[in-house]
Amino acid sequence: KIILITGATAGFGKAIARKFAENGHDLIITGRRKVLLDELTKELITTFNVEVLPLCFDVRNLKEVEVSIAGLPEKWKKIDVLVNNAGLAAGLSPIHEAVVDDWERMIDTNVKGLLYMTRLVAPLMVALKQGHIINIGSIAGKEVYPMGNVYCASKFAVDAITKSTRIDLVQHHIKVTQIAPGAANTEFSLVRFKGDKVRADNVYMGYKPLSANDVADAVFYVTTLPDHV
Ligand code: NDP
Ligand code: 8X3
Repeated sequence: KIILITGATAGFGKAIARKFAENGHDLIITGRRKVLLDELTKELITTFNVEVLPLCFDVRNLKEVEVSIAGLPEKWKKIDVLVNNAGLAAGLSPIHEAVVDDWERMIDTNVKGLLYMTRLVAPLMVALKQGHIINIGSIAGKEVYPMGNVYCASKFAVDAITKSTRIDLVQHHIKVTQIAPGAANTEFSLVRFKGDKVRADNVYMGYKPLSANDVADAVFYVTTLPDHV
């Protein structure tokens, strides 16, 4: 199979890429940090002997997404699984004190970026009458928490988009799944707190958070189920 994973330079996306490669699948991996993409590409090819196509673009930029997907070599256009994973939290502030630019980044990445990817990849799947779209939501898209306001809203949007995508695409024999993890120790909190490592590490104190591998296992599992499940 060909698996396209957004945000594969770190955290869940990287672990998901390794999991699928370990199981013999070819990968299109994306992210903005080219050096990390190239490193992972080398690692996956050397370790797992699969084919890997790295695509460096920002999911917030519709033009870049369009050019990247339209420019795929023909054989890479037969995407079996799209994992919409790229996303972030920026800041943790009460609604009246938040940084508006943080809101823009979260909505543009978590909501609009996921929509752009889906809009460009889903027609390829529809044409082939097969495919599986997996959106990485969050427990924060099921319930809100203090100062989570816009991050939670962006993940509630992922929840709604997933449900409506499923309704729209089931007739085309395309599966749509949401994985909604709880707190996991990745670069997530370091990004949210803009590099403040002490604050980031604090998030994971006093309990055992999920690991990126736990989430990758769940993502892989749902792709192994028969059609009727
Ligand atoms: P990380 O920060 O570790 O990884 C995020 C990935 O997303 C990176 O590869 C980053 O790549 C990519 N990314 C971010 N912004 C963009 C962009 N504009 N364009 C392209 N790629 C982008 O976080 P996680 O792995 O933890 O998060 C992955 C997803 O899981 C997110 O959607 C997050 O909301 C969700 N999630 C996280 C949880 C957690 O507790 N960690 C729990 C539940 C859900 P690069 O910087 O190279 O572009
Ligand atoms: C990330 C999980 O609960 O830290 O989506 O917001 S949480």
